[in-house]
Amino acid sequence: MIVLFSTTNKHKIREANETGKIYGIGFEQINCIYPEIRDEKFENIASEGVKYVYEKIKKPVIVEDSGIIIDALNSFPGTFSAYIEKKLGNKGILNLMRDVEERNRTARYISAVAFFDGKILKTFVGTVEGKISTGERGSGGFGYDPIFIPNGYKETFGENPEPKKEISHRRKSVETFCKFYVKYNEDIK
Ligand code: ITT
Repeated sequence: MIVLFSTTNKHKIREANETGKIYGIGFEQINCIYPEIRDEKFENIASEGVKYVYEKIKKPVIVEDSGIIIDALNSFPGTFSAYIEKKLGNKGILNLMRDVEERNRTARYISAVAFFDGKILKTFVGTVEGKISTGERGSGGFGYDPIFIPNGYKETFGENPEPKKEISHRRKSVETFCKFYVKYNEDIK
């Protein structure tokens, strides 16, 4: 089964496919740029985005909105994660957090996948808890991975991206989508 996934981020496609293959689903990248609304909720941004893309292509499709929430920064950068990554980067985030003690460095990644087929609109959210390291470590993964240490691990996702396949926010959101889609596909047969 092929599912269209509108994104400019090839890492999202690669990671979605790592989960999709368990369910016999392949995600195919399409690049239909959609305007991102301003909202604090990833689900709302993804839902509005997927409706826009559907209107353009008239085929069932998913989009994903994701980002990182850092407690010591009052949830910043949240839904502005892509923009802040470009403007400040990991060094800028570490600089903002230079006086924050270990126990207050908690953070989480959130991923919201939205599906729309012209009638059914659904969102699937996944989260992974962790903390922000004191330096950039590793070059695996992408984005904030070199400064994110998932709970239960010592290494950042940048040093060891392997656990992302099992525990990441995207693994969880895509997996719940896949479970839904397998059933959806049987129901429409
Ligand atoms: P599309 O909107 O085209 O899908 P994007 O990269 O702009 O691609 P988002 O608007 O959803 O996607 O922003 C997500 C940002 O959050 C991403 O660019 C990273 O900065 C960060 N992010 C999300 N998931 C991540 C992950 O698994 N590892 C590292 N950084 C992540």
